Amino acid sequence: MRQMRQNIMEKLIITCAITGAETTKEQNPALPITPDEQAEEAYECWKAGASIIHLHVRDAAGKPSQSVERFKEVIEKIQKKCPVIIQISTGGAIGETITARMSPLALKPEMASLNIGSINFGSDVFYNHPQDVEALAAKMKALEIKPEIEVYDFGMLEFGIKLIKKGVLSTPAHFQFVLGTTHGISGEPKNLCALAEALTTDYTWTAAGIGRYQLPVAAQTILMGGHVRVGLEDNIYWSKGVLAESNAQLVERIKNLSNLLQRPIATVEEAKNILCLK
Ligand code: KMH
Ligand code: ZN
Repeated sequence: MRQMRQNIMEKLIITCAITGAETTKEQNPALPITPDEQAEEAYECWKAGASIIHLHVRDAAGKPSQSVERFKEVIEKIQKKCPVIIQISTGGAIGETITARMSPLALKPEMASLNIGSINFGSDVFYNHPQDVEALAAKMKALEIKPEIEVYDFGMLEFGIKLIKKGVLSTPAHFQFVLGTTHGISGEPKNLCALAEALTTDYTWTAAGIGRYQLPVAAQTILMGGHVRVGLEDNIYWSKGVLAESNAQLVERIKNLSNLLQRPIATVEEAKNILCLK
């Protein structure tokens, strides 16, 4: 609890997951998939208050890709427009090989996601073999890339803490609780409280609510002193049955909510300090 109370004073870092691997333009036409669309969307999100962009890329046909060249192109386009922190996905799309998932780390982004355990995902299985998790973590450590440890259930959090104790992951560690996937922990308030209570080391944390959980999980997280992720990767709706107009619209709502609750939004520089980047 001590750390949670301290963190209430910390400014709010907003991450936007602008594209994802599974969301399609058919589901929401506002989804950015070309490099130009992604760069423009990242810029709009940054203007709206986001300091981190969680990035997946697509190939020319709009399919999810872990192409290093494509990541490079999109990152360069984003960086020409704004100084937002880039967090690349090493989760990729379901079924992607671990080699492909690891390959964009060569670009040495400031951050990357690290999925810490396997989970049923819709009607598929998202494989994260413990050996692969450790290999990804070791690569990030060697390249000085800050992992965001993606936690979809309690056992995963415990495994993350074990890897910190083992020295595979460094402190201060940055965890993300993903609540509301079909087979993971749901987005009920008691679950987020229990996850945050279970953190034991030097850490920061973010929460992402999937689908209808996006807004309530964000609201609870603002009050609990965590940081918030929103975006079309996790949720295509603004409200029940109404599609979000853009990622920036979702970011702006979190900024307004946090300001209303008198918790200021972190700039990119402030986010770097909070996360001990560089
Ligand atoms: N596309 C999901 C299977 C991540 O970016 O690290 C995994 C995912 C998590 O999106
Ligand atoms: Zn992702």
